[in-house]
Amino acid sequence: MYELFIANKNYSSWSLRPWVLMRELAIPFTETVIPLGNVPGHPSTADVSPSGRVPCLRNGQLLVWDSLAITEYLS
Ligand SMILES: N[C@@H](CCC(=O)N[C@@H](CS)C(=O)NCC(=O)O)C(=O)O
Repeated sequence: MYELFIANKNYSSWSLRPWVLMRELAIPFTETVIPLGNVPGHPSTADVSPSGRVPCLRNGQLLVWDSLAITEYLS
């Protein structure tokens, strides 16, 4: 199962790109929203993504960060 790490959809159009793609193509995934900025008690983008930015897609041990790379990986 894919796990997609994203930021708030109201503020992160980068996050929306793979999210919309996966929804429209009915690709099963779980979504984890990471708050932007370091919010105590919550994981940061650096905790879930090697680039420190989201979106980031996890498939088992594999991490794909960057919205375009994610779409290419899924294709
Ligand atoms: N080129 C990247 C841009 C990703 C990006 O800038 N994400 C922002 C949220 S919109 C982010 O994670 N910012 C966290 C930070 O800069 O600490 C992509 O296409 O995925």
